[in-house]
Amino acid sequence: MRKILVVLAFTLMLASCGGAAKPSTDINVTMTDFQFSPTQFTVPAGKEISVSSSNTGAVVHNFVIMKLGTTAGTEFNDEDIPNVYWEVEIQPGGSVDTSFTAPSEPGEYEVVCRTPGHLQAGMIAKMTVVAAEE
Ligand SMILES: [Cu+2]
Repeated sequence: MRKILVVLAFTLMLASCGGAAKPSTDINVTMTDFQFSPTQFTVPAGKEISVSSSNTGAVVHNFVIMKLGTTAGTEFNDEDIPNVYWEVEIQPGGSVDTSFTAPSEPGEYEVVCRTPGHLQAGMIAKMTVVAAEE
């Protein structure tokens, strides 16, 4: 019985910390041809998020956060533009330091590159917004 409790406690611990990283007000992202690194970001709701982005690829890339509950689908089209929450464009070989205010609603937000063909090529990531601790 005691062993079962230990296993259970460990499982709960994994469930609470596993996968979802601690929220950070910093996003450091590198874009290559054609992926984001890393592909998961966790930020606190409603906070100012500093973004350090660089593009080590040979073509222009974008870090585009879609609004909660929306997806660019398999390719980014004009109809996806109203669903963009925030975005930044980085020229090849360039880097951009900027910031944005995290959404106030916790949830999972899709991140894509809107340069034609890049989403299909695998430029997709996820930003998890968690309730901010006061
Ligand atoms: Cu791209």
